[in-house]
Amino acid sequence: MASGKFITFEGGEGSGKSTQAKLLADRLRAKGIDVVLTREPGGSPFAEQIRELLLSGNLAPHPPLAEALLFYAARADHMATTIRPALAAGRWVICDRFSDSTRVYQGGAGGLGADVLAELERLVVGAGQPHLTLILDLAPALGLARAEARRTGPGDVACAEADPYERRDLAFHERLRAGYLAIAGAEPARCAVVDAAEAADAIAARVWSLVESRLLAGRP
Ligand code: T5A
Repeated sequence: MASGKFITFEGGEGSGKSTQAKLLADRLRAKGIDVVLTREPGGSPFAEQIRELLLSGNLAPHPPLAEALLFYAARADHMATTIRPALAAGRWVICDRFSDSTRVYQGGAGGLGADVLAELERLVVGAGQPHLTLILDLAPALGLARAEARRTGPGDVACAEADPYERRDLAFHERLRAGYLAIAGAEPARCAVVDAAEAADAIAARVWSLVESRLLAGRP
């Protein structure tokens, strides 16, 4: 049966995930590969509704488990509606954030136990782990400055407010970075760390060389 490849981008706020996910999708399409570019939270109609709720900034106080369950409710629908059907049809899926985000945001930095998150991941993701996870590593202050510049800059991408995670203090963002590096260290076959302080085209070249060596080797 045909089976596509599943690639995720991870990293802190403003580390360039959306930029790199799009550049990679364009490059794979130019090679004739059928690509689905998607994101989390979101990526299916139901999951996009949950995204609006989670990022609205209007949530009443709630425990970390409740928040993680919302991310996992969105992910369960995204997997069932978008990701699994695309992979089964032989398409490649590039996803801007996935379950490592829950591990670091709600887990390592948010305080929820790794055992709880591992159980949710087992139930929802199971054997559907990404073939390659690209972790864009950047000093949090630089990533936050990039996100802020985009928000307050000119053009249609400017938007009014930082999301609730972006507004957390620098120590929270340092924990996120450490969490991602720990995942990369523990799962080197799936993950690769990419220095995100470089210019976008240099990062894209590094990403491409990782995709070529890990996923495209041997293909015509
Ligand atoms: N979340 C998500 C959880 O808490 N748990 C979960 O399980 C999941 C899935 C999602 C939020 O939800 C949280 C994490 C997040 O806080 P979001 O709006 O999707 O919110 O936010 P982010 O994923 O953080 O996306 P951002 O758009 O903020 O950052 P990106 O995608 O990393 O960065 P990007 O590509 O948009 O670039 C940001 C700016 O920098 C510029 C871009 O042009 C843009 O202006 N830029 C560069 N500038 C200089 N050099 C480079 N190399 C650059 N690359 C990009």
